[in-house]
Amino acid sequence: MKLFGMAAALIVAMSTSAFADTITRQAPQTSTGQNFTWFAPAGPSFGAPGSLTVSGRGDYNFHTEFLDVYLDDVFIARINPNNGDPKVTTTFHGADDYSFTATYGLTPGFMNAITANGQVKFFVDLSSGVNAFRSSAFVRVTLNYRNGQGGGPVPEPSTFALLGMGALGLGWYRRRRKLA
Ligand SMILES: [Ca+2]
Ligand SMILES: [Ca+2]
Repeated sequence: MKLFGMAAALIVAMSTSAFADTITRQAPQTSTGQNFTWFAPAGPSFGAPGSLTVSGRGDYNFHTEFLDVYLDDVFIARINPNNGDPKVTTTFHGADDYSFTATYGLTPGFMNAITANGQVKFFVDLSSGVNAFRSSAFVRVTLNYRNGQGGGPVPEPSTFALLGMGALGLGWYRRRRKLA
């Protein structure tokens, strides 16, 4: 049972390493209603899911003010930092100054599609009411996913099965040796 536990722990460790790579881009907001475009190199995602976290700070004083977020020109989300969206965590710092963060899950199929050409494009479009009167204003995007370049490819399910069977077999062999 001990060996089986070790095999299970190994499988869990390998599964959690499925989010081995992070691409982060950030820039200060310097104009009202600014748009942000970033291109980043991105290796293949090996059929693993991903997630996109968007955070920032700025003058989101009206509930109608938002930012639209796209990956490879595909719309991901409209984020209203100041309208009570449960997906968005917002902190009010006083005097029209808000910071926020929101995370969106991305399917394996979508990750495969956007990394197929070895590059990911981030596009963030602030609505016109998001003014740039603070030096603290910024936008940040963080893509978490598995690209296989950081620590080798993600093991296939058949590899997990072989690992588990190998550990079980070893346990059976040791028990037999003890009895003999
Ligand atoms: Ca792409
Ligand atoms: Ca505003």
